[in-house]
Amino acid sequence: MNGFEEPVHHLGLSLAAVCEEAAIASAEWIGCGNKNEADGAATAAMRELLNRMPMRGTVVIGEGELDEAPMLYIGETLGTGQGPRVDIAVDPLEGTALVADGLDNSLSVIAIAPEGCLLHAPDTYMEKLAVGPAAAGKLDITAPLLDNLKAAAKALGKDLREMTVSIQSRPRHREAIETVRRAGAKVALFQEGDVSCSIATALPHTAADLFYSIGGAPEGVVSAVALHCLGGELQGRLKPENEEQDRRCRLMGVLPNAPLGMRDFLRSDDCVFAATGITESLLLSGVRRTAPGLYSVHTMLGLGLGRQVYFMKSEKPGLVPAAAELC
Ligand code: VTB
Repeated sequence: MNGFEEPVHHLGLSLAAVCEEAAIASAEWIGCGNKNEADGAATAAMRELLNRMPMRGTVVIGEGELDEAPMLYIGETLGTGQGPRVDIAVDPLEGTALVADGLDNSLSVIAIAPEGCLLHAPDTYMEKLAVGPAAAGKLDITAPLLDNLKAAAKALGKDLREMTVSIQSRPRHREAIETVRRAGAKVALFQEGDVSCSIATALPHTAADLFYSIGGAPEGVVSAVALHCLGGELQGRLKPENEEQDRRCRLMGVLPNAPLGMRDFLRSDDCVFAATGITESLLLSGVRRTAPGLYSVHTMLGLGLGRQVYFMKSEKPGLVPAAAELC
């Protein structure tokens, strides 16, 4: 904090509750084959709960551009209008296709920091590299992936053959996948959901040592906040796909391809990250219905100040009516 902002960490538990409600709302749509309904349910629950929080929040990076409601769009203001001014980075449903198809790895996720402290960027692709605490400070996203793999292995005291790199399974990553395998290291491919996969590099119980992928920029910002809380690191570069996206990046003050470090993503230690599992993931268990209208949820709450991270299991009734009949 620079001393002029009102603290935001006391909003942590409310923010965890926001993710829990969004997760419960979208869990009704697991396996129903309908991405839009699942996303819409998460977004509506999140918006409703965020608007009850004592804050003056603005979405600085999210799903939609400008006023693209019904998504939580860049520039949307949220909260009661009293309390601290906060920047919000949000993805109500990280992994819409995963929920629609009933697959693992989906989350409801959000991060906040005092106004002006989170990266403002359009919803373009971002190249991302992430590691846990042991290798934080050793990466350079402008260097070849092989160099970063070697640097991470050295920091972790591992042989290259003992290294596992998490990479999204996409044709655009073919070269990266080949580079890692040629070096003798392992690739853990994932279909979607790079928030949980990048954060997993900072959790000792997972196999991931390094994360590399080109995915969504909003996911990059929320992951950077989580990794800050865990002592890890994320570096990125915006990768606009066309002239319009390029123009939007520049308009928002971020040069395409320019390397972004932790202090570009987050300019305050006073930040909060919250995520609730919708389906199972490396990070969190998914939503379970334990009785009619009662849900068991698993949430990660990270507070940047003092780097405190909590994993919480809660039993709660959802805001939405029990809706097994929705599908
Ligand atoms: C990425 C990744 C996300 O979707 O945005 C990906 O960051 C989109 O990639 O975690 P494609 O355009 O290749 O589908 C997610 O996997 C889920 O939102």
